[in-house]
This record gives sequence, C-alpha cells and structure tokens, in this order.
Amino acid sequence: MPRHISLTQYLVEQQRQHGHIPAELRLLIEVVARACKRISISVNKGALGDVMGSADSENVQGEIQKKLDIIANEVLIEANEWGGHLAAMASEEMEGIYVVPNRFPQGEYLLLFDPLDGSSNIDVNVSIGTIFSVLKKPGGHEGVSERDFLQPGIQQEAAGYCIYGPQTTLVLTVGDGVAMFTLDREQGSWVLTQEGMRIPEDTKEFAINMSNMRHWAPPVKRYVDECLAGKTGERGKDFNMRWVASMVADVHRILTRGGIFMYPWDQREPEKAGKLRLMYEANPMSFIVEQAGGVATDGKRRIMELAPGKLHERVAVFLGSKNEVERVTGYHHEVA
Ligand code: AHM
Ligand code: MG
Repeated sequence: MPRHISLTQYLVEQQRQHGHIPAELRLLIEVVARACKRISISVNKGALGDVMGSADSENVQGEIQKKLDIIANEVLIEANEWGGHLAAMASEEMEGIYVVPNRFPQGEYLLLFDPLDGSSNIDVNVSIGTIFSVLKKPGGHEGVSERDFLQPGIQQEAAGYCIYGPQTTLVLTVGDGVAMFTLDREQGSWVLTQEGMRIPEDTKEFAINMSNMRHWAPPVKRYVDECLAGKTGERGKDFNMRWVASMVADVHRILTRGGIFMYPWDQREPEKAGKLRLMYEANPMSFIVEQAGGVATDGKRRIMELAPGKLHERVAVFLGSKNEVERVTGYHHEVA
C-alpha cells in the first residue's frame, strides 16, 4: 500500500532528514497551505457564497478587481500576519508592501503572492490559482522596506502554487525538487500525491495567446510559425496548442506532461516587458520549473537571475520543456 504522507510530514522530513528547511519556514508554508484551503472553499462555493463578479475597485495595475481577488488577498494576510514568521508581505492586489503590525511578533521571512491568478476565469468556472514566493529579509537593519523585497529569484527559499480545479492541488518547492499535494476534502488535509516531478525535455505542445500574434517580436513569430508548419516544416513534427489563460493551469499541465508556455513582450506596450509580474508570478513559477528540470527565460536571460527594479515589475516569460525554451531563447539571441 502506498505511504499516506501529509504536507506536515513531508515538511518535517525535509526539515529533519535533509536539513533543507528551518522550522520557521516549514510553519510558514503550512500557514500558506491552510490559507489556500480557505480560498478553495470560497472558490468552490461560487455564486452560493456571493463571491462572484467584480468589486468596485481597481488594483495597482489598473485592473478591475474581482470579489474573489480581494477575498483571497485578505485570507492570505489574515492567516499569515500573526504567525511570527514574517516581516512583511507583498501582493498583486496591493500597491505597497504590508508590514506585519507590531502587535504581532516579527519574523525574518518575506512572503509575496498573487492571491488569485487567472482572474478572467473566475466567473466562467475555469481553473484559477494562488501563486506564492518566500524570500528572506536581508539582515543588518531594523524594520522592513520595499527594497528588501527586490531580490533576484535565485534567492527564493520556497515557492509554490495552489490550483483550484477539478482537484485542489498544491505544488511546492523548497529547492529540493518539486512535490505535489492533493487536498483530501473529507479529511481536510493535503496528501502527497507526487514527488520529484519532472518536465520532459522535449514536447509537441505550446501555450501562447495567439490573438496577440501581430504584436509579437520576430523571434517569437518565427518559433510559433515553425510549430504551426507541422511535420513537413522545419521542425518535422506536428504541434498541439493549449491556452487556459490561467498561468497556474498552463504551468500545471506543463509539469504534468511537458510543453512550453510563452507570454512574450508585446509591441503595443514597448515600455513594458510583458504582461506577467516578475516577483510573484514569473519568479515562483521559474523556481518550480527549474526544480523540475525545465528552463525559464525572459527570451534572453534566465528569469531567476534578473535584478528586480520594483515590486510590480513585468517580465516576458518563456518556460517549460528545456529544449523548446532553449530554442526560442536562441532565436532571440540570433537577432540581438
Ligand atoms: P491576472 O494575474 O490578472 O489573472 O493575469 C495573469 C494571467 C495569467 O494567469 C495568464 O497566463 C494570463 O494572464 C492570461 O492572459 P490573456 O488574458 O492575455 O490570455
Ligand atoms: Mg496573476
């Protein structure tokens, strides 16, 4: 019979046997996972919980917030602020950082999250998710500021996402491979369902929003044209295309069966590097993808080595199966 391992057991093993994570980090991850359970309950209730539709507000990126965006953000803050493991949090839904109020003990970690990624899919009952990243507060000074968050992705201590789909699934890395946990709704617990997840190096499946094709840069056009040309073209094989429009769902598919995900830079907004946010979308997903043997670049450079200039910075994203990401990255270098 397979061993029934809970998230708590898995993390305790990581702490004791492998020495990968200190106790504080373990507890912090458990609190995030607990918050995701609560978000999952709200997402599942849908219209019955009066959580559908838009709120009357915009976030810092000028996007209309959905009620569930705000609920998920509040759940994550409430769950995490009192635990004593964090100094501050940052979120897609908040302009500035959220410093843990001084009525609670201060910890040494920083938590970043996109509370509900794939907002456009909330009302249509398609998979959405929570993405998170954990950094350590740089030492040597009291207090915490936005500048403390501006660390490259390679400094991440842990990263994960929770996908609210047909199953609620938590995918996690603490820098020792990628593990997947499925929420057992009857027990209310996370159960380890896959360890050592690996992304195949080759794939015949790509994910990109094709409606933006006319705005892409030449290397992206070239890569996708070659995929579309199929067996008789340059690549000599037929490609399939998938686009859920929830990064969590698209990345989850890639972790499960391989593929390449692209959200490239777009000529419509030359000053912006792409649509997705570096600190709480691209970095945590890149950490997970690399830990599963995949590659993640902004078209030219490794995403996790980019030095962030601001909290809500955007970045072009190419991630997934190694050989495909390296190919499209190579096309960018050829025109540089
Ligand atoms: P969000 O954080 O506002 O939900 O936006 C991020 C999402 C990603 O999950 C997804 O990959 C992308 O936006 C979809 O974009 P598009 O609407 O262009 O298909
Ligand atoms: Mg998002």
